[in-house]
This record gives sequence, structure tokens and C-alpha cells, in this order.
Amino acid sequence: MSLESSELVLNADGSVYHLNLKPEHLAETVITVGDPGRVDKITRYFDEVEFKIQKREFHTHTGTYKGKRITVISTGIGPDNIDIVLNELDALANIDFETRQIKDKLTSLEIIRIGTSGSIQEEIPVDSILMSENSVGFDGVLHFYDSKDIDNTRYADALAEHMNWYNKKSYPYVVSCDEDLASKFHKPEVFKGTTATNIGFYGPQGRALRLQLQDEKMNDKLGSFEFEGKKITNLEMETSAIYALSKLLGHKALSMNIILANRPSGKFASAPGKSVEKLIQFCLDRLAE
Ligand code: R1P
Repeated sequence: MSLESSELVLNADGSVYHLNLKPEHLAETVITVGDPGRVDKITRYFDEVEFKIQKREFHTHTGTYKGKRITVISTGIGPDNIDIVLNELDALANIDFETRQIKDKLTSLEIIRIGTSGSIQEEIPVDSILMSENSVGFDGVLHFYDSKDIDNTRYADALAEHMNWYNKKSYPYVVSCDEDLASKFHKPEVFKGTTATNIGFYGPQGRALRLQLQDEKMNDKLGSFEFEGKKITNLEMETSAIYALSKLLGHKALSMNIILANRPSGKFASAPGKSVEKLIQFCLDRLAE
């Protein structure tokens, strides 16, 4: 079956609609970052950058780092963008743009997020590196797809009960990282955690500047929840959607985060740029091993 031009949208030059990339521009290892400015901070360490393009918040560089071909792409903020990025990356790898048909032989990409995040556990301080073993999604992206049982519904149900979950909000889902990738990135100094992904930075992460929250105890309840001995450790805005779509599409994904805020103590990184740099160097070292 060939995909209609309203479904697989291609630009006049044959590139995919939002990312503006052609299949030959994509490496099998992909680093995603939220901030477009972070792409350059990563690829300045590359041996060479063979291709650069930008459209909207999606800035892409492809090149080699210590001989390994890697694509670095910014997703912008939020899980809505992840739906676009993951579907279009997969299309670049697994759909023939000439025939508009799904390829017989599928490629599994390695997808590593290098992100920033806030800790909700006091003992995970600012400047820690945290690997998301699991992610709890409050964003609802997974619920638009046939989830094929990748979602840990026992965990989601227990969390919804613990939180007294307000039924006008999207129901949580829980998806794990790729264990092979995780084993490559784990070092003694890295915290392993469960990352809660939400659709906003303020109310959806329990921040109230001038508005009243629906549940003022949300972060306390998230922080006190335990499932099979594991706590929810941090909040950000992309990981659950990356894990969910990667699992459904057959890609390997891992989210690595630098903790910039410690919410229980109210602290924020004194030099966030340096903190992000530490995570970039840590992840590039692991990719080069
Ligand atoms: C919010 O400030 C943004 O920072 C975090 C959140 O997930 C959200 O995207 O990640 P990035 O620094 O990767 O964008």
C-alpha cells in the first residue's frame, strides 16, 4: 500500500515535511535535544559535520564523532513535537519516499535524548546525571496509537490511585528505556530513575506563579509514590513520548538528563550551561566507547 501525499507529506525537494531531511541525511544513531542551540554544542566535538539544516525548531546536523556517524536534532519543547520528530525520523529510515511504501527490511535507530530536567527527590541534587530507566507519560501521546501492550498499566493504575487522578487529565502511561542502550550509558555516578513527562513547564509540573493549581500536592504525591521499590525521580517534557513511539516503531531509545532544578529544596543550577556541557561530554564518551 502506498501512502497518500496527505499522510506522508513531502516537500518539493523530496524532504520530509517538518524536519526537511532526506533519507540520506539520517544516521542510524540519533541524538535528540530540546534546545536548537544545543545541537551546535554537541557537533562542535565532531570530526566533521557533513550536513546542516533547520526548519522551525528542528535543527539538524549529521556528521561523525570519533568515526561514528550520528545525527543530532533538536525537537523543541514538548511531547507534541516528539510525535512529529519520531514519526518523521522513522519515515526517513523505513519508508521508501519514491514508492511511498513501507520498506521490507526495517531499520532500528538508536535514539538518545540529551536533556535537562528537574528532580523531585531531595537526594538527587542539581548537576546530577540521571538515566531514565522508565518514563511515566502524562502527555497522552501513546493513547492515540494502538499501544500493543508496551504500557505498564499496573504501574499506571497504581499511580492514578495514589494521586487521586483528576479524570479530566490524560491518563498516565508507563514505558521503559532500551536496556542495551542503558547498559552502555550506565556508570556509577549516574542516577537511574523514573522520569515523569508532562505537557507544560508550569502548572503541569506543579509550578504556580500567579495561577492556582488543580492539585497543589501533585509533586509531593509524585515524589512519595513507589512501584516495586522504585520512586519517580524527575520531571521534564519529552521522554515518555520518545520511549512510547520508539517502542512501537521498533527503535531503541534512552533519555539522559542533567538535573538543573531540585524542586524540594528550591535550588537551580548556578551555571546551567556548564551542567549541560558535562552531560554532553558524558554521552559522547559513552557513544565513542
Ligand atoms: C523546559 O525548560 C524544557 O527543558 C527540558 C524540558 O523537557 C523542556 O523541553 O528539556 P530540554 O532542555 O531538552 O528542552
